[in-house]
Amino acid sequence: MRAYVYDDIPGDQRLPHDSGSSISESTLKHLGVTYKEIPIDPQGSWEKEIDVFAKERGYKNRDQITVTPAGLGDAYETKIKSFFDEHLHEDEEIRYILDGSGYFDIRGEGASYNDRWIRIALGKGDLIVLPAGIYHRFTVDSANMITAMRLFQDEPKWTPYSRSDQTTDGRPARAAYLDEVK
Ligand code: KMT
Ligand code: NI
Repeated sequence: MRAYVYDDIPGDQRLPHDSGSSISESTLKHLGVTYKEIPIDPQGSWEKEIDVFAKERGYKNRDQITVTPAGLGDAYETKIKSFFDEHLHEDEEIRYILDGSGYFDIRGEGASYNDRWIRIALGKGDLIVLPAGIYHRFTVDSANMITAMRLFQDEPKWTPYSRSDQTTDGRPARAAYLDEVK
């Protein structure tokens, strides 16, 4: 995992867009983002660690998502664009990267990072929890390949509410999130 301020230079979303300004794990924590490394070992003890983590947080269910051009065919580019549309959810978004790599961009809050994009580069063995109500987006990187485990409690409320709809600021999850990070 490496987090940094996104350079906001127009161009291919899959490129690093690294402004050179690093963001610490404690800053991510302040923004309500939990990060944990659970290395994928051949013995499979990572699976037990995931079980413990899931149990601690009450996640009863999990599934897997693979994003590759081969897997998605003609839908790939559309899918990638839709993941990259800035949105929020009414539930946490928990992802554990099983293979490949990608970027989660989150919006900063507060004096220094007010509404600036922070890019979180994730690879195999990285686990991230984005809180409900945080504005974010996702993209694969130039390698075009990621497989992630998605963890959730019951029925996940992952409907993406696009910020472009201009009603997302009024959603309860948004107010609750801002209350958490203020
Ligand atoms: C999401 O919700 O944006 C995704 O699941 C993207 C693929 S998982 C790394
Ligand atoms: Ni999302």
